[in-house]
Amino acid sequence: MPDVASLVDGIRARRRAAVSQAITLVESSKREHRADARELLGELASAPGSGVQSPAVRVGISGVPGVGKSTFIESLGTRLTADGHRVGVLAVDPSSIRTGGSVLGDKTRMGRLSADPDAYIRPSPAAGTLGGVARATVQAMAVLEAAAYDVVLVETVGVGQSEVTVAGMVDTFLFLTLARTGDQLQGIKKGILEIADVLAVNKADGDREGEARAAARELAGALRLVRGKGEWAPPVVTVSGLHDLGVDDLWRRVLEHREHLGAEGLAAKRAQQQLEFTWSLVRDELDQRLRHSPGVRRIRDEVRDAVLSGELPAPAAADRLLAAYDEAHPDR
Ligand SMILES: Nc1nc2c(ncn2[C@@H]2O[C@H](COP(=O)(O)OP(=O)(O)OP(=O)(O)O)[C@@H](O)[C@H]2O)c(=O)[nH]1
Ligand SMILES: [Mg+2]
Repeated sequence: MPDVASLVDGIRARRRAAVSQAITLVESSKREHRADARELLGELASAPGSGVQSPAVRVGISGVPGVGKSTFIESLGTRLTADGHRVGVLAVDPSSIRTGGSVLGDKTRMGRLSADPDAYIRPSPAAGTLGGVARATVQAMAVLEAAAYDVVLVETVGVGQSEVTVAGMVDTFLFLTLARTGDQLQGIKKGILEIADVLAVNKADGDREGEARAAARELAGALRLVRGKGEWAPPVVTVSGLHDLGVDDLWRRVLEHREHLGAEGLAAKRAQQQLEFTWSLVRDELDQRLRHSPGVRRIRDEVRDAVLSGELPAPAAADRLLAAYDEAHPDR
């Protein structure tokens, strides 16, 4: 691994190898990499137009597995690079968090884009907690922006907490869904309707087009019930990532959401995200410390057995674990 100064130079010179090495560095959970990562990020953050001031358009893209996120990103990304943008694609994949395994063949769904010199695609960090993956992703975003990627797309599968996490790191959160009507609409979690800035019914092609339009109308109706008056009214459009239909229009909606925020609103939103991110970093670190605490490790199995057998109620078990943690860290 080159030293931090040459990494910074390489990133600013937009060299892919430097970008990849820097992202590997910030993803690393090894203690000895942490200091270098911090130095690198500090250096990048000291440049004007970084962080909260970054001109980059940050978009989160979520939806159930198979909804067509990667195919859509391929279509949108190639349009954007053709228009002179530099596009970075990151992924937050909770299945890789669970299994510690590698990601789906994302690059195969993005064949053209991964061969595009103005695009950079990075799969999800392979393992770790959601908090750890979120930290890696936010930091990878800073590296990409320093390498002049002016659009950053973050793909995440719409399960569990990952959408909320991704919504907390982007300017605009895009939710892709499939044609559903009536009762099926219930399947879309209410929480999603609260955090989505733009919604699209995907795979609106062939004989599914009419169905998709009807679903979009119904979804727009459901949204009106959830979102308050005077707030941004999230548009619902139809799109086909595979056949490249409505992709331009959808991107316009994303930019409209950005305009709605305005420069000040955007800076305020990003600053607020930084604050929330700060606390999530602290919680994640505390969680790690708890897991690694010698006191906790010593009694963990015993407490586990006692809870499983019904001998020890959960609150008492929690007290014992916390006491074991505190005892091992009398100075804290
Ligand atoms: N008809 C149609 N099929 C599509 C469209 N977009 C994607 N597909 C198909 O749907 C399948 C899943 O597409 P992906 O782009 O991999 O979906 P994804 O949401 O990224 O999936 P995960 O990453 O596994 O969550 C593939 O077989 C695609 O060819 C579309 O706009 N229309
Ligand atoms: Mg995908």
